[in-house]
Amino acid sequence: MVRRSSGLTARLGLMLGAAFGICFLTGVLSHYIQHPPGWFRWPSRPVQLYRITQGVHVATGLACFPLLTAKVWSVYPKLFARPPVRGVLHGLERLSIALLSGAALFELVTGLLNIAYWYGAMPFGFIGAHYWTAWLAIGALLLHVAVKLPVARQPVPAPDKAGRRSVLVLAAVTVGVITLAFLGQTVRPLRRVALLAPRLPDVGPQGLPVNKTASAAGVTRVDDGYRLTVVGPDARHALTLADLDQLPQYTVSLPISCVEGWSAGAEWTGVRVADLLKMVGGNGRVRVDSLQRTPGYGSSILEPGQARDPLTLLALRVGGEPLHLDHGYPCRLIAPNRPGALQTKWVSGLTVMST
Ligand SMILES: Nc1nc2c(c(=O)[nH]1)N[C@H]1C(S)=C(S)[C@@H](COP(=O)(O)O)O[C@H]1N2
Ligand SMILES: [Mo]
Repeated sequence: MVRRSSGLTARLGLMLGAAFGICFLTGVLSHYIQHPPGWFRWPSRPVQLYRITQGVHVATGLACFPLLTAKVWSVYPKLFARPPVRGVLHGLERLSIALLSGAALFELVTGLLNIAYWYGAMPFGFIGAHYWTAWLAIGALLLHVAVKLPVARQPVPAPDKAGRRSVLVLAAVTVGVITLAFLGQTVRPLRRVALLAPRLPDVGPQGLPVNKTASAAGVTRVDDGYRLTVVGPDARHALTLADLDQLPQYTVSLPISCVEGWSAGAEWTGVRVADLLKMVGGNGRVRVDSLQRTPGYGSSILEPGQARDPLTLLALRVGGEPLHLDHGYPCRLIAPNRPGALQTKWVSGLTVMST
């Protein structure tokens, strides 16, 4: 029989706190990269950094689920203790638990719905709700730790060691299984166990997953009338695909790292954004526009340094072939250390911004 004990609860609490803290920090980071406040700067190197921080965000978020379940189980009888509130401190503690578990569950469910593209199940904006609830949860967590500190300092009654171990092992195994099922969407040898992955790294045209298809973006046909407009303080150009092919071509190996946690590396070939910018002058941020007709990720902003990084390309090819329409034909942005959502497909223009 596994016994509940305050030692177990405390141990689970530490694991949960660590997973939750890392998930929170990597999540806020991801939010700032995609919605940068004025003071925020995100470098274009190390190349794989966002791939790692976002993978860690989704993995730690998933790990919170078995840990939270085990933690709630370990205190379960106390949740129904009478009287429900025994004083101010106890009231605060219960409030923090209610807020924290509610918010954590909300984050997990909305995160999973986002991974599954089930936006219909969320009658609110996913990004804002997921972001602000994270602050609510971290606030509740701090409140919880604060009211629990006096208790945590007291000597813990001798726990039932064997029982405690088996719950911890069960929680750890569950975390391991979930992590494997999650990693399978990025680490190819694990793809057979990728149960939590709606997109596999090698399923899709040209061996790459597709997040938004061309038809979902309202891009049905790209004809000979296509021009890439490049606009800066000194000049304005309208380039045909043949013009782009005439420019020096470079090949880089960079991943698409989606906020949903999957990532896939590929070899991209195309024109350096820096070379295009030299034709029009300016040194500010760069707006990348696309042919997309529907809302959501139709344009993105490159920081000055990222725009001029030699690895930042307007890719015309992937794996040596012209881009599939779903991967952004005739050309797409591919830049180092950048969230997938900002690797704009079907690019129609680059504009150097004045500020
Ligand atoms: N114009 C445009 N570009 C876009 C998107 C989009 O919706 N519209 N989706 C982005 C997202 S969220 C990701 S993860 C990557 C995926 O690229 P892929 O579909 O070629 O794998 O494209 C990005 N580029
Ligand atoms: Mo994405």
